[in-house]
Amino acid sequence: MPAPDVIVTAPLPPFLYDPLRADYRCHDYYQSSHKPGLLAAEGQKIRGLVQGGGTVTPTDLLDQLPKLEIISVFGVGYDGVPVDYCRRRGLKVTNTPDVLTDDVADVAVGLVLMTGRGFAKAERFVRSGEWEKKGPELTTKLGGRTAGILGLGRIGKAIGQRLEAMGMKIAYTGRKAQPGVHYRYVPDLKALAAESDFLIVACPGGPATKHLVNADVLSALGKKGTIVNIARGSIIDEPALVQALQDGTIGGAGLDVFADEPHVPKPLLAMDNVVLLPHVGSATNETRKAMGDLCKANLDAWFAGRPLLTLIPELA
Ligand code: 8YV
Repeated sequence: MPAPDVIVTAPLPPFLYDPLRADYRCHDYYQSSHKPGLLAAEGQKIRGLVQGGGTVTPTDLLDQLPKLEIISVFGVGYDGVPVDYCRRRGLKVTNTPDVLTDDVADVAVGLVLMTGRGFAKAERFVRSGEWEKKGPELTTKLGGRTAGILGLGRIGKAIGQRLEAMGMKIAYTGRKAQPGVHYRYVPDLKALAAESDFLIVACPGGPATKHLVNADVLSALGKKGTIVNIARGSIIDEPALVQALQDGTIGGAGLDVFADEPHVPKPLLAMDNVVLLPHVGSATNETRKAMGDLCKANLDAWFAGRPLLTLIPELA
């Protein structure tokens, strides 16, 4: 059997790309300087597509891949995949859940500490030599404060577990109350924001959650509150967030994700009460390798006629 043709629409690390190239005829759409030419020459043969978590896959690209069978996402998020279209065409969509849960939750905790205890600011204070002149500012104790989690999935639960170990109170919102969870369920996001010291965004991205965190939610969070986002930039109305920070409506923000990565709204760069990370939720060697292995294992399983290791819930 000839190696199946696979199109790659995102930058991939060598520990995933090299083994993929060994077993598949890979076509690098992401790097191609002549994408229409690549599609015209190879589109008819392509049976698999590999993309990143945040990669947007337009339906008109998929229309040009008539033999496509599977999209394997190198990431847990598949908000860039047109799921209804895939269902209609009978395309399989796989992702890399579980293996990245702990690392992403660690980043959320990091952002709570960096904003709440002011560690990012304190570190700048030492580097700038200010400590030679005066003592550092006091901050607020985290124990006893409330973390409101938007989206209590696998990652949200891992965040809750960590923050609870730090003595924080945990409440959450989502489409429904979770069975077997002792955290308090607050059905309304605005109500959750109103009682949270940290509002932590951990739900999936995509059309259903676009701008869920809007000006109203931010105003409910108020001056006492900090917004933390480790999920997707699209979930927060970013101009409203910038405004809320500029006019002091909310206390601060810790952000690992943005609406138009790698571009970060310029006003945020100058704000002392904002911590900015370059989407490093899953960015450890161990986790990215595990994600890469799972991403390829799904393709391998599909083309060998074995059961898939993961399949997105909408298509299960
Ligand atoms: C990765 C992510 O940066 O898993 C996701 O959904 O956003 C991140 O873990 C991305 O998938 C790498 O392609």
